[in-house]
Amino acid sequence: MTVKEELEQKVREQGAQSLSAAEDSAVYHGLLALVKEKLENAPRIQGDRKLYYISAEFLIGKLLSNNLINLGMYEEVKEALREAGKTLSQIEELEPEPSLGNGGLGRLAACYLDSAATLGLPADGVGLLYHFGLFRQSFRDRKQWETPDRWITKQNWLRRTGESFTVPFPSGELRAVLYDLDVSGYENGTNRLRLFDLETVNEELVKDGINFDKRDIAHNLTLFLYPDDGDRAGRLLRVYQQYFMVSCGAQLILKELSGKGYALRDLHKHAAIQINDTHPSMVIPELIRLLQKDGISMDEAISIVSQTCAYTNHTILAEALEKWPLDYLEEAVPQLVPIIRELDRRVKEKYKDPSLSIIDENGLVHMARMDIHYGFSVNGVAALHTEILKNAELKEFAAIYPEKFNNKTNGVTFRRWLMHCDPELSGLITELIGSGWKKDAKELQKLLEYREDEAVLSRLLEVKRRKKEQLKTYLQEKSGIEINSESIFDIQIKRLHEYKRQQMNALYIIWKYKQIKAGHRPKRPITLLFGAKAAPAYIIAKDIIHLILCLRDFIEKDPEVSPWLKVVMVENYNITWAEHLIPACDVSEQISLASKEASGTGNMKFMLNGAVTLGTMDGANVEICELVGKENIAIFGCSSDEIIHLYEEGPDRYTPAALYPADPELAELLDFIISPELMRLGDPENLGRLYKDMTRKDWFMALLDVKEYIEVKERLFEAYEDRMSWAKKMLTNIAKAGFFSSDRAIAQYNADIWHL
Ligand code: 26Q
Repeated sequence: MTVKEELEQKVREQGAQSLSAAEDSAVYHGLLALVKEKLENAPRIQGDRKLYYISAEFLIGKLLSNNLINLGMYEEVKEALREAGKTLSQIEELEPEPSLGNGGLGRLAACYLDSAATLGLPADGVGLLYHFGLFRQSFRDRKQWETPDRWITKQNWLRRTGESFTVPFPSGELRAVLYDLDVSGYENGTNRLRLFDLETVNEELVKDGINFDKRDIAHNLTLFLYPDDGDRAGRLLRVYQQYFMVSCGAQLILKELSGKGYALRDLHKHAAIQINDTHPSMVIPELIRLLQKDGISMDEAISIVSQTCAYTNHTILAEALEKWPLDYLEEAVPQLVPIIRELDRRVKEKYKDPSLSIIDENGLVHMARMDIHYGFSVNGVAALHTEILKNAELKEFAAIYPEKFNNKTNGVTFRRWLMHCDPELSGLITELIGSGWKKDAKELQKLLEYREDEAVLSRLLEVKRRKKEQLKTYLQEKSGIEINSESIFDIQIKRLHEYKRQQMNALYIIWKYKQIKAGHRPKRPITLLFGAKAAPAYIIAKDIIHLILCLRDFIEKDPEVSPWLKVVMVENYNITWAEHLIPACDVSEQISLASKEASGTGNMKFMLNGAVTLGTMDGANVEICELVGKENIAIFGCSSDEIIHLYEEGPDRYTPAALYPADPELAELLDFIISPELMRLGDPENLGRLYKDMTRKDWFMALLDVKEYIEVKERLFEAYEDRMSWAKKMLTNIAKAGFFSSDRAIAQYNADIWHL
């Protein structure tokens, strides 16, 4: 049977007369059934040694198109749908997006599963099946509102395995059930994402908004991704969740090992466990516990586990480095406490330096420290980030374990972030250099041959123009927002965090507004697009959203300015939004305070789609800059060294008061936040608080870099007008993006860490 015939049949099984007569939902469910069947029948990737990527987040996004591409059915399905008068994107609209992650770390895990399967490496993901992923965001009164996002519909990608596990808690044992999601590799076999759910979970616990009884762990454990940890009950729940995940994971790993006929003491020979940040770190003491239960001595158990586990660090922000008070662990996971104490005792016996101990003098358990002592590899996620770990944050550890530290610069899957989201550009690339780049991303370099080819450069501009038109239509349909596709699209999409400095971009908006008011119109209109969720308890982040939404409406109402400047903030920013925004982008905003963004992965996706980066020398921007050269990227701001020194010199070394109000230009921008005009639209409480924060604390130093930011941004917008030279920048960025393929990243993880 052809794919088309198979699809016809599946759609009829959904109760439709034929493919062309079917409702979209019957087509979607038919496709889902067809693809699931193909995945189940595809060869499972096998091997004597297997990787388990344990992560609290897997931000997988919609799966239909990605699976169609990987299974080699994309074109045929598109064609079959076209003949039936439908489009794949119209069908995809019906697929709910699983929001099992917050941002970068979760999306990275998803890209890595795709690449491991593509490279044919046996590697399963291990995590939790949250019934409500990250909250759904809406805007009311120019403020963020959060509602639960129930993403699991009746027909879905999950497969109930029938396998179950029990996890001991002080209040009694809880049962876990295991669901699998097949992960397809590009033109290769499948691995699995293994998600544990609490058998007794009860969705009815969710009452008003995203609130629920945090103490009822027998019914709430897998309800939410990152429940609010503003109080003790919320923090304890995080510990319970983490333990539930790692205990199930550890049991599964040992079960598979025995299933293959291997002895438990050979764990390290047949398994590698990658710990994705510290959220799964309790897998170390849990595995030691389980091995001991099986009669293995403490010494040997520690040695086995230390040769199995590897740790990835994704942040140097102190507040995100997990430290659990011992009394929380006593309450939630008492069976692990003697093991953690023993691990700590051994460290203290060997090293007198208190900064190396797992349990500090305040009784806090430093999860990252446990990972470093009792894992065999520690990696950062970009060259600069790894250097900062080795030379600053973790320098005491790098001194005693130099061999453990290594860098693995992040990567993204080109299947989703180019082939799927920009088939037009993919097609052009293939026409120019053949399709080898799909399996070997380095081949994109061949595009450099066309650097001086005006016909090719014009076609590149034409593709971008089409993607901007498409985004315009999508925005219109989704949100009724009108944008000018002839304007420059400047996009900042990422979690809302002060260190990512959306507030600095907002200051640019104020500056530009004032310029236009003073009669200095830009050569071409500018559209600034934002997408960002703020953590529900992160007050200042929410105030920044409020400021952006107030500026949006304020400008919209001004007929002198609105034809030239437009601010858009998409509601409920997620992977699907990113897939529409990124291909249409001209200028990619990557403006974090240097040293604070571990890597960034959006920066890579934008570059791959021909956007030019406007950024600081932070995270992977540094490597992007090295690859494309200074003339193909716009860099500004203080260096990470300068910032690290400023912080070292103490909290008084940098104060916005030194810059403000002495500098009248700066003062004018900041004062606008609390101007009567803006206050009429906004909430004085929010705007006032933000103004105070930015003028008195400015912890992430937006004021330090803002003037240079404005200058460099203006110059970049000028450069846009030389269309051929801009197209050359685009081409160079695409050609050099090959390094940022997650296939490369995974190949390096395997060569240096996993040895599968
Ligand atoms: C920790 C403690 C308590 C509550 C929550 C957390 C928590 C939750 C999520 C800490 C960190 C995260 C997520 C971090 C994250 O996404 N980091 C990003 O990882 C990307 C992939 O490596 C990098 O590209 C980004 O630079 C980094 O910010």
